[in-house]
Amino acid sequence: MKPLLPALAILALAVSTSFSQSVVNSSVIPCDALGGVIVCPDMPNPIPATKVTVVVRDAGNNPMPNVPVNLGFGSGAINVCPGAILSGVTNANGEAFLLLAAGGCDQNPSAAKIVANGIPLRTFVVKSPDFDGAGGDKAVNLADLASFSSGVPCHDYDNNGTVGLSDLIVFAQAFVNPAWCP
Ligand SMILES: [Ca+2]
Ligand SMILES: [Ca+2]
Repeated sequence: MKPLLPALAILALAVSTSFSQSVVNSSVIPCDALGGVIVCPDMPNPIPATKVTVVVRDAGNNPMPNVPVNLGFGSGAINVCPGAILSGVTNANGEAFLLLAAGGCDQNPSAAKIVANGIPLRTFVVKSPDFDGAGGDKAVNLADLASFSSGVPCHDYDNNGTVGLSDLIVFAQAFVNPAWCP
């Protein structure tokens, strides 16, 4: 039995040293495509863009299970709803699921930081249908519509430089059944 302990030690070392995710191979859906995160109050139903999947992969492009993932907002500009899910652990497919239930806008490029296993994976700007020109009050209503109509960058959810049809589709999801949270 004596050789077992060194063998275990070597195994543990191999596991710990291979435990390193790849920023390039990992992905954050849909935020990578949008160039930012979209937050929105989650009542009565979360809008699709606020359901975020973080896929953690290693340098060999293999999914990494059991990796703790969390998303943090950098400033006081974002009002987080009680139903928000900002952390999780990856499943067998390397996926962790977040729910970005919140309001407000923060155009700092590192307004949202996603960390996997303690290592930064992404930073993003934060946009939301819940922005009335001054901030987010956890309700999407006429004040937010007025701000949307003025075309301010906080409503450019896909970060393509204009507030257009693709942004209107997102806003409408939050406005038609008015989004809110306590
Ligand atoms: Ca609002
Ligand atoms: Ca846009």
